[in-house]
Amino acid sequence: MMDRTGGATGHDSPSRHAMGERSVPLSMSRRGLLRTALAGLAGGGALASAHAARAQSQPAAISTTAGAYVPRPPAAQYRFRVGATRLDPTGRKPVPGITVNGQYPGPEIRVREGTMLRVEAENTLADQPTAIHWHGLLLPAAMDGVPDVSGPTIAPRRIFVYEYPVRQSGTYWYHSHWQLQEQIGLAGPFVIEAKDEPLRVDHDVVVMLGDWLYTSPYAVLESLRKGPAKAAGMKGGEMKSGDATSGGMKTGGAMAGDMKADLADVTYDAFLLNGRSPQNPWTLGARAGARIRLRIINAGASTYFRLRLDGHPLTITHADGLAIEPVTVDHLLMGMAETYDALVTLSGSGSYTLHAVAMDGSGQAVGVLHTPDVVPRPNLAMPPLEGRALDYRDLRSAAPTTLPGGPVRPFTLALGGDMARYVWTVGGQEYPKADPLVIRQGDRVQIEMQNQTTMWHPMHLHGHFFRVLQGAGERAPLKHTVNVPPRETVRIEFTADNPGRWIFHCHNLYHLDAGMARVFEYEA
Ligand SMILES: [Cu+2]
Repeated sequence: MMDRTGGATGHDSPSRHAMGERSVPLSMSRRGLLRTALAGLAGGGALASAHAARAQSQPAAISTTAGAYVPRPPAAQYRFRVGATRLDPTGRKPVPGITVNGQYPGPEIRVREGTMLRVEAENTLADQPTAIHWHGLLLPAAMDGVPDVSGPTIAPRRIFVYEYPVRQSGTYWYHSHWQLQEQIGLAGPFVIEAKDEPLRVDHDVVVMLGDWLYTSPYAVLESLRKGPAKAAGMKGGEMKSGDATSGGMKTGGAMAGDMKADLADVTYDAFLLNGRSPQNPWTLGARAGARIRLRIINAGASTYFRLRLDGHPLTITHADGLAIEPVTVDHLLMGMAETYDALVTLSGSGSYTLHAVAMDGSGQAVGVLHTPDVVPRPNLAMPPLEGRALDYRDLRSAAPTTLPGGPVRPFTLALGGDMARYVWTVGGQEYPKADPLVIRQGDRVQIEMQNQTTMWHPMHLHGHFFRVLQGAGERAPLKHTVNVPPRETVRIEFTADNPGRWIFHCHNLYHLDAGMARVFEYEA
């Protein structure tokens, strides 16, 4: 049932084989060896917290003499080496990257719901920390991977062991939460197969979208900070998107007062699908009539994509990992960090291009689905984006999502920006110079976001799913990332049921770096 050949991010990753662990608990001797090995490499603090986490989340190893037998969940283990490498996904210009195990995208994590997941993350970088965030995962805050907020910062040449039970299913991803590492390669897919999967498909594949620069994103951010008047090589007011020949910034229009929507900050050199450029695209061979589940992840750092498959509608079955009432559309818009699962049935012999068009029209990423009798041939023409588009009002959860009663804790948060200084704010404050948003366990937290800017902001909450209140009543969809369109207001609510400190931020990487975040903090 599972496709083992089509995915560029195929699940037979060397990292897993190297450890030789898939669904069996670690043996005692192996654990001992690992401890010894790790102790030699790791900083005491990181290791101590890893052990503490394991002590909390896993029962003790089986005793041969006395005591009750405590069954453990199946375990899966991955070894991530975060390191510097050169990447050249387009074959045109190698640039410095930071990846997991030298790969971009990073190795696919694919586990079953109910698994105890363990990821040994070794930071081999000499000059900078790292931190890995498991996007959309419901886990303890100590494993969440956000420096200064939740999980640890992994110092250079240190190891941290992430370990937590996987208690959900669906399509997710992981990425660095340290500075701009996500933009230069530190991201990968994270698939959790459901315990009871109702969908029967012939192929189950990840489609991970990305945006790519030939220049350093730190230089781009610096240009953005210098402001429109000072930055060189940026997109000026009279130029069209894509006029700039190399990566750089775009200007104008993001401030209150200018009513025109501004679709992107950054001019990209390429858009990628499963790490590949349109000239050398990812392909999947499948027979006519095959049912394919596309697990689509927008891992772009600051690009909204419109998706469309030539000649086929897309039946959307899951949003942000969770089942919705299936809805069939011709195309859909995806914000950064959103995921959608789409079912496709190949209509007949042929080569069909999956287009992911950057919202500002400056380019596209493509992949090709084809039958075995046909050579895969990417259609590089920009696709028509006609017919039915997915709308948030189409999203209805497969099951009721009504929250338990609880004291209502309301927040009204303006999403703002100051382009002159390139500062972005939530509730008028610029993170990290921002007050925590205090909540209490059991609260029904209601947030109204008022976008006062002319840009789109995909707002992401860690550690929780929230209901998007847009008219679906008890079937309001649960999401971890919600698009707030320019000048619009979006309401969400969630039950405070996962104590800790959790970041809530715009998933435009440049907006995040420029202050667009706040921390929800549980009162002790
Ligand atoms: Cu934003």
